[in-house]
Amino acid sequence: MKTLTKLISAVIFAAGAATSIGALAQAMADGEVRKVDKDNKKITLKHGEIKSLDMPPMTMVFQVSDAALLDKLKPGDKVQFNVAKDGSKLTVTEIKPAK
Ligand SMILES: [Cu+2]
Repeated sequence: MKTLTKLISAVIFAAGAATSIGALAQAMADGEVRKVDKDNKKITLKHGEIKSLDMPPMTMVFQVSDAALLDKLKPGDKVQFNVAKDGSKLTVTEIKPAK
């Protein structure tokens, strides 16, 4: 019985991990840097559709979780980014050059 319980929790854990990896990959949105404002930890991005946020393509300002994320970015850069939604606040938690 104990082994079965262990096996079941291992399967549930694996399924959960796979699901969250899938969700993360899907949340990554494409964009292009328009403006970098390191002092205020903000970035203006022209982004494509963000399905996870139900948002159509547009140009908008995002808060970033860490000013260091902006270190290597400049206007015109093509990027991929992740957005976390906290109430009505949108924060870029990850941003990297698009491949
Ligand atoms: Cu938007």
